[in-house]
Amino acid sequence: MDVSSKTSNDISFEDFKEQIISDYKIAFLSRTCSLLGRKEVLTGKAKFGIFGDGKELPQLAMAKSFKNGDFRSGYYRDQTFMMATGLLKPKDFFHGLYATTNIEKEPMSAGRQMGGHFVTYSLNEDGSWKDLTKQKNSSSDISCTAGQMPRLLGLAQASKVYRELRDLDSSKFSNNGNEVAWGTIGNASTSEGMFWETINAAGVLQVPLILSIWDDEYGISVPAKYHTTKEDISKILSGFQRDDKNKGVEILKVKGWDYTALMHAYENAADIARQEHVPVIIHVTELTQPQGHSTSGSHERYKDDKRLAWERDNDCNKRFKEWILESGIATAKELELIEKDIKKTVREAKKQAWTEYLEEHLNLKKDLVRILNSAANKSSNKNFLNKIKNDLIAIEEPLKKDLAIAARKSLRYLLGEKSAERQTLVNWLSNFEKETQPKFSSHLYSENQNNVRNIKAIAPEYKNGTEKVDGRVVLRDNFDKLFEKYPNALVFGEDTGAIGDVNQGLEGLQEKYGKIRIADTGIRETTIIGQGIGMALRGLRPIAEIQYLDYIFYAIATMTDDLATLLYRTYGKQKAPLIIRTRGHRLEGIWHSGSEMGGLIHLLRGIHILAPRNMTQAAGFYNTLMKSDEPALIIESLNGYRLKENKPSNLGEFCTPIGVVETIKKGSDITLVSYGSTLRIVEQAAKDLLEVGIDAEIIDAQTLLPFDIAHDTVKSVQKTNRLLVIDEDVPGGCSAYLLNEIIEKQGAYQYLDSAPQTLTAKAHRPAYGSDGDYFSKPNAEDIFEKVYEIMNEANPEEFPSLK
Ligand SMILES: Cc1ncc(C[n+]2csc(CCOP(=O)(O)OP(=O)(O)O)c2C)c(N)n1
Ligand SMILES: [Mg+2]
Repeated sequence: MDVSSKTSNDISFEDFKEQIISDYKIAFLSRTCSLLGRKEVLTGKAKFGIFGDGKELPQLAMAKSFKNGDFRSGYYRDQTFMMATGLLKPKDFFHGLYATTNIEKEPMSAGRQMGGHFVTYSLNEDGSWKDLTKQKNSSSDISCTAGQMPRLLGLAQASKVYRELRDLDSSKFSNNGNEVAWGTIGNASTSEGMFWETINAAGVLQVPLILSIWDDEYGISVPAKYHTTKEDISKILSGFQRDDKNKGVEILKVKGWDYTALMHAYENAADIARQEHVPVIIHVTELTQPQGHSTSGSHERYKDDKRLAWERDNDCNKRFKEWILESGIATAKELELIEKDIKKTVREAKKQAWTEYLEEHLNLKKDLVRILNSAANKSSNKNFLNKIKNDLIAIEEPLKKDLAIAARKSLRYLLGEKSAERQTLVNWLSNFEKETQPKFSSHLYSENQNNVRNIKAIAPEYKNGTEKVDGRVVLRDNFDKLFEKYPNALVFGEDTGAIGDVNQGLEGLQEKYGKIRIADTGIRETTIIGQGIGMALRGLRPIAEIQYLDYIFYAIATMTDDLATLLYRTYGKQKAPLIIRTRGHRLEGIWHSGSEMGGLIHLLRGIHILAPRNMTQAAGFYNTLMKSDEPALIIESLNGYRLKENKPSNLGEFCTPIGVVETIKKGSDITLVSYGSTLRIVEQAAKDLLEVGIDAEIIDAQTLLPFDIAHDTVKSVQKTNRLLVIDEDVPGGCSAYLLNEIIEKQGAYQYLDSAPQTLTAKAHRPAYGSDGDYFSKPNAEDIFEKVYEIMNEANPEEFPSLK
């Protein structure tokens, strides 16, 4: 549907005029920030700038229809929207550019994110939820094009869940599901798979999202003809358009410089999404980029004169102003005064931000110069130290790193000296590092009471005697208890709903808890994770199921870029306690290996990674995680669902501690560390080893991130003096990580009498079938021989060579 100019009938002309002038002020303010912001980069004060110029007008319209409780999931062009909703002030904008590390001054990320990446606070200082229905919300931006899309789906779905689950206490999160999730994306980024996957899923799920496509016909230097079939995204999306017979998506098209048409389009879209829970796409065309893509280059390099001239003529702010003058809403003189005033305001905000940014550094510098001066006067290396001091004095606008370098290098010239002045410098540096490092490294994990480390272990009980059941029954009955206990818990994935997952760990639960809470999804791993992130951001407790571990890679970008960085990039101001459930280990076949743990633990710092050896341990992890507020990935053992386990009587209650290893067999000759299904093979090998007089101790690592917080593994090595880490990952994968943890972090090297070793799968993915498994992954014979070899090398007389 094309939206044409139409003045809103709902307000008087005077109000309308006032609203227009106020909008013009914001558009001009935002533009002035962009222009001055670029200069700050070109003069070297800021490192990089990416701004919202050329996209101001539609963002004003979006801001008008955006209500308390709504969420934005957008990208780096949205500064005007943020300013229009009162969520970004010019001074904040400049602090963002300078990367001020004080969260009070740079509220978006305390300098962690580039400017143009926005956020609002969902959490109080103690990590508890704010009332999100009373504020306008923006989920935290990421730089990856279209990376905001999967999360957008979940943010919108939360409204649907809250509207349908009427008994749920939604007081801080929703008012009858009336909230809209507002997405924004650039035209070129619509080429990404995440875009299409999200649009399709939104059409299927019928969730209240409104996606604005800011179309300036370019993606950096590349014009539309290389991005979009027919060079028209709404045209090719038209198959999603809802009609009388079919549900789908509402698609609107509107020109980005046409103020009244924009207002009309956004009001219309908001009504449809809010009331009917129908997704809406607004294709905003004829936008421009007056300063080019970013501060990294100028657009004169790739736009011809004709395009540049068209952009100048059709700049949305310019046309907005022309329209205001033509309509007699204000005179040129009046607008001139407004502009002058705003320019002054922005210049002052910029100056103030820079002064505030520098102040902290200059104070530190003053102290350090004084300390270096005293140290130099007492040192035999006076000349060298004075040089460092004078070089520092010469830096008029020092960074924190300039201070660190000066202090750290000075200590080298004070080696062996015992002066009080040297000690003062040591103390200053240690204090400086203690204060400074957290500014860059805090909040990778939760720093409040709900951190997984604070959740107390509760052992499984067996009060009803021992009832042996299939492992999947332990899991299923435990999930049953969890869904009963936590009304805001829900699980979804491929084959998760009607059949209760491919291994029936959720059997019968859809009938009991309904299709909203126990749900089937399409085959679309990325947006399954996106659903989880978005819903977790709005107070629900989603469990997103990825059918098999090997298919998690389709979602890995969203997991590593969005979920894993969320707490860190928001300085702890937003959280998404999403549990990702999958199954793996000891599968057979190239795409059913279930073993890629090294890749995951390296890409997913910020998410806990748990590899339980059986379903009781797995159930205990779910119980622990539901009490915490951190995201985690649980990999259940695929070949464990049909193995018999004792069924605990305190299902839903017992908690497997996270970050704690378990010794599953005591021994004195060698420590074997492993996890997941491989442990069963290690146990078999250990039995065989006993027959030749080798008594191995077996440790189940079980939580890979975090691993062994109490350093229990080294205590075992202290006793056995030998260490072998066994897993079914590639060589140098998770086993190398564990070795690093045990040898370097826990200091086990000092207790070793034999070289520490790893035994892993082959470098290739495992071949299919039982033989494929045997010859691709470590088997009981491999383990036996590896251990025997270590013992043979240590004591050839007692353990003569096997081969
Ligand atoms: C996944 C990914 N690929 C590439 C980039 C580099 N990049 C940043 S912005 C951009 C162009 C985006 O163009 P468009 O979506 O039209 O938005 P615009 O900047 O024009 O508003 C590219 C290629 C990125 N950030 N993320
Ligand atoms: Mg573009």
